[in-house]
Amino acid sequence: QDDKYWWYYEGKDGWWSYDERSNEDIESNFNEGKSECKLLVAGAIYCVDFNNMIQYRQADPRRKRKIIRDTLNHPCKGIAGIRKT
Ligand code: V3L
Repeated sequence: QDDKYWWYYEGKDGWWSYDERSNEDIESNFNEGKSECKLLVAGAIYCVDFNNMIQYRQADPRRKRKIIRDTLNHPCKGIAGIRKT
């Protein structure tokens, strides 16, 4: 649906869509009014920070990526690092 919201994180020259499972976790934490959501990405814990609208790896937070919440048709490179074909 066009009215459904999806979450995206920053890549080089564009956005990546979160995978479906992560997206569901993020969206439900966001809707519950939480200030952050913890994700497991390839064995590493990431923090999605709704106040600053960024995500970072908990053990190594040097790389802070911007995040956005938008409709499904927002331009993106692909899903969680898998490029669109
Ligand atoms: N979901 C999947 N992989 C992630 C996520 C996430 N939410 N966050 C970080 N990574 P860092 P370009 C990204 C990956 O932030 O060409 C993309 O998904 C991250 O993957 O330092 O620069 C692509 O796969 C990176 O490989 O903790 O746009 C890749 O970068 C690694 O975790 C290249 O994308 C370290 O990220």
